[in-house]
Amino acid sequence: MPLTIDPDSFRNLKIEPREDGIWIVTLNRPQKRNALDLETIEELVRFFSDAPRAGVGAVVLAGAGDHFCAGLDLIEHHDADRSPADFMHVCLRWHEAFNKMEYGGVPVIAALQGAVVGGGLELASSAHVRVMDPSTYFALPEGQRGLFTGGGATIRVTDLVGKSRMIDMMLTGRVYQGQEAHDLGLAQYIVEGSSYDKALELAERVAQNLPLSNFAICSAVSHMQNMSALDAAYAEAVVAGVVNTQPEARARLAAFADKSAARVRPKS
Ligand code: 1HE
Repeated sequence: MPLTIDPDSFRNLKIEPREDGIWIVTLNRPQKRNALDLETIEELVRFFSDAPRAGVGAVVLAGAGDHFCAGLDLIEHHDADRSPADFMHVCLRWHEAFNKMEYGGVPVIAALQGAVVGGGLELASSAHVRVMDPSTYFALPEGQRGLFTGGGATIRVTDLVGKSRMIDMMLTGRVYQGQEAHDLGLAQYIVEGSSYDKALELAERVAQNLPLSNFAICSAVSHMQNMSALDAAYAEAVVAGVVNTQPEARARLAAFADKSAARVRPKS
């Protein structure tokens, strides 16, 4: 039974479904530079828990205003004066949200502008594809603030840039931007124009794949990184057994066989 997502039930996220199955999800607290408070995290948990069973074909994840996301809501954190156990539970909710994104099976394409810092980078690194523009910059200011990453940066940012760069970013507050950030792998795409327009263009292309293929790509690859090579190869065979025999793929295979399908060519 498919789930229904009610866009009007969200306050800190702006949720906009489109006819073609692409959903635009926008962090919508620009006056706070889209800092992640508890409510925003709970809304992310809710949206990304339901999305795989609500017919969401792809998500463009954006931030309202000049900055994608300023990370943990430092004012909320300061005012709450949390105990260690309280903050552990906060972090576990972040992990719930970001794991639902990364492992949920719905492609998430992040449109990044301005600051992508601290928890904002943890959020962005949970997306499957990241697009940056000339204004985008990445940093982990936790060290300067007397904090430590709690939303998965030790895993996902380290995956993107490697352990020694990750440690340097945290120790020195180093900022990566422009071509250097792209070349490091912090974003797969860098554009001169709007990262949002490019993210939408990519989402439109992704949404043309069969949903089961996208589900496998956006869940199985991540799961397999957590397995031994032997188990990952076995799991890959099982997933391919299901995906590669789906009835919906037959027409695409027939089109290749009768030469009506597009061929893979280098860019001219
Ligand atoms: C915030 C936050 C926030 C802005 N929490 N309220 N993250 C950081 O260390 C980044 C902190 N933020 C900044 O460095 C800057 O705000 C920005 C570079 C992102 C943007 O600068 P700017 O000049 O456009 O804005 P601003 O004047 O600094 O801030 C505008 C408002 O947003 C202001 O509120 P106002 O009520 O005084 O108008 C700021 O207080 C508010 N604001 N950022 C709360 N982060 C699970 S562990 C994760 C650990 C981390 O994420 S540590 C990294 C935290």
